[in-house]
Amino acid sequence: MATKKPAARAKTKKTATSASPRDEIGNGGELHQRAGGDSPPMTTAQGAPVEDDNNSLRAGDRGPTLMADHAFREKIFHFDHERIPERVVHARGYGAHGVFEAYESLADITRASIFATKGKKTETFVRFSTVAGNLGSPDLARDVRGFATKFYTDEGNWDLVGNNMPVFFIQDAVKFPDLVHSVKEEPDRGFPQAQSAHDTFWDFASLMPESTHMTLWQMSDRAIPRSLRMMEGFGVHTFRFINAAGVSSFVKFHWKPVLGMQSVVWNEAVKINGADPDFHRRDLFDAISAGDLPAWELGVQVFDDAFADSFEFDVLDATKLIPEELIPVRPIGKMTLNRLVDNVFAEIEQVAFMTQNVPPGIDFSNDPLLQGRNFSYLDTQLKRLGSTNFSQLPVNAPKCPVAHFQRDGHMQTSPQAGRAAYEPNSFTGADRGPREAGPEGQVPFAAEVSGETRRIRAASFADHYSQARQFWISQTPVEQDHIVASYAFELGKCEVPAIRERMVANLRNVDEALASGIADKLGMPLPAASKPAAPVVQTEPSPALSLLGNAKETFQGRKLGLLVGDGAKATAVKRLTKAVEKAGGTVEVIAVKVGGATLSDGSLLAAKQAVAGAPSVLYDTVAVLAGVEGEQALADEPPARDFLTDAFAHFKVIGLGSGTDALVAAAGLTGKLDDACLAVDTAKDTTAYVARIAGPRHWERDLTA
Ligand code: HDE
Repeated sequence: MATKKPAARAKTKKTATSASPRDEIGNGGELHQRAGGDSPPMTTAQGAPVEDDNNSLRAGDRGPTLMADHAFREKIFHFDHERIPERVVHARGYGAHGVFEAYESLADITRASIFATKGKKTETFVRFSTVAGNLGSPDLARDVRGFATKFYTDEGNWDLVGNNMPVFFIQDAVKFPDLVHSVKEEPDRGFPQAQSAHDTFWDFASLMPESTHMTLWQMSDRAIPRSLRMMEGFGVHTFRFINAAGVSSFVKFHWKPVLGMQSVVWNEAVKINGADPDFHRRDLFDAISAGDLPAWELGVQVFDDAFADSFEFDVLDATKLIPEELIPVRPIGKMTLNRLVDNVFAEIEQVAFMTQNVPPGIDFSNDPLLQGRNFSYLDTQLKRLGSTNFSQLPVNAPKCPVAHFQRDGHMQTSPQAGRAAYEPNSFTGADRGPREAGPEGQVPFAAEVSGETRRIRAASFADHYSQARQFWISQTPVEQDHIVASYAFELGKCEVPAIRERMVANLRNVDEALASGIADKLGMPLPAASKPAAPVVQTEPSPALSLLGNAKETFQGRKLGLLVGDGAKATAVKRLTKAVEKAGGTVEVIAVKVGGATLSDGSLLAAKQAVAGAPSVLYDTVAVLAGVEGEQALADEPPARDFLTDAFAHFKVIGLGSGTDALVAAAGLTGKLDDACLAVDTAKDTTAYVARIAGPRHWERDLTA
């Protein structure tokens, strides 16, 4: 590299403030102006106005940078420390603020103030997450979704830290690190991330038959939700409600999405992860931004000791659920997410959920998983947020008065006035501080405890297969097919044959057709069934467990991908758009070029996306409209052909207007179009199409494929 002569530097003019080199070079152009108008003066974190944020302090204009540039030093120092440890599980997440409204008073069963009166409103914050993937992993990984809600009640925060599946992999918290280590990247190679399709996970699962029930859920389409707005949530464990008289009932919590449940199919999920790894967070962001506010009903299954004693499974075992047909879910309120965060880090990354956060009126059962969680979540917050004062961060701070004698610690921001920081004390007034609440406080349920102290798994936890079987027999044929295909996909990624065999041997205890279907897809002989720890009991199907069987007929909150070619009939485009929007859906216009398409009336329809960046996996349904001018151009565009073939392969309802024959032919679909490929040219067509897209995908295409 040529070095400039010192003489050249010496020639540089002494700079006057008005004509500083900053204004000539390295100044970012027109938008880079000094403070004034809309721009307040930039300051350091200490509040000192910054003279120049583009050039660090140098000795001479080409000389070394000076340590005396404290503004520069502070800026880089802060940047170097921007990251905090990501969550060890549930690292990838997204959230929003909301409000919960109680449907009625539950005073007969709980003294929790949040349920005290009909119509009572409580602010909430929700964080949805995947479990296994790292912070930057894709949203459509096959995984359990976290569904964690913080209710800022007037008697302290209640954190309902649940999942979108009602059971869990393990029964005892002591196995949690093993479970998580098995599903995370394998430690000797650092991959695969955000997936369970590898040896270590299935090695663990196959050696832990108690995980079988949960793996059925995980292999079902519940693990690839279409939207965070379209999944159920569950508190999983049995909790307690305690009323003012101290009487306890057992309770299980359920969230039911107002938009109904919906999932994508696996091949679609794989492609969404490439096309838009932020698919779920973008969907939530877009919906709330558009005022299409996501909502869930909170429901409870309430039962007493007599039911718990007579139920054939242990209500303390988190690998079991209570069928809704036995104990119906009673809706008790509704949560609406109504506000996006201002800053993802400050709120979503720093929110600290803790299962032990319950207000008076809600208490724990002895579920050993829940008991273990109640230890874990406090530790994790200190590790991640670095201070015992994490509860003072705005997103974590209760919205009710807080008064205690905890003092100091890193980042203390509470102006804790008063002379006495201890109790008892004899001061009065502001110097005295708070006193315990007595019976008004969080009085633990007076449970009787007896028995020997032992490391033991109760015999009532031994049946690992009966409820897995119940889940299986409650699925529709399409769902069963998907479950078989996912097990085969995941086990097919395992390199150790013994792991596949052990897993299929376990699954024979669930259902022979399930096990033989998987073995067949894997091309392996059916192994002998493993020996269950307890006999498998025959249970009735529970229709509530099927996702497709409970799908809601609606296009509300869903999206049409409208691929438009030049010459498309303007009236048809407008009519379709209006009808879909009237049905509560949104329409995204796609064209060969993002500049848009020229319609039959000569108007230019702007596109949101070019087809190369908008594969049909991003939409619930697709429609194509073109005129003679644009027909061949669409057919000649490979991404437009994939757009159609994929939509067809993913069983989607497809709208095909005039000017699309060439594309249909190029996509290899001539002669294959079926009942779910509908015209969208006339008003009558549009009505029929919009009615059809409220219904399910064309699963018959799946069964005949
Ligand atoms: Fe968690 N879990 N977990 N978990 N969990 C965490 O806490 C843990 C379990 C769940 O969006 C961690 O703040 C143990 C079941 C959600 O911030 C950690 C055990 C269920 C979230 C932790 C479990 C969950 C977490 C990691 C076995 C469903 C994300 C970061 C006993 C009912 C919350 C953090 C968020 C997060 C521990 C089992 C749900 C390490 C020890 C069962 C939704 O504390």
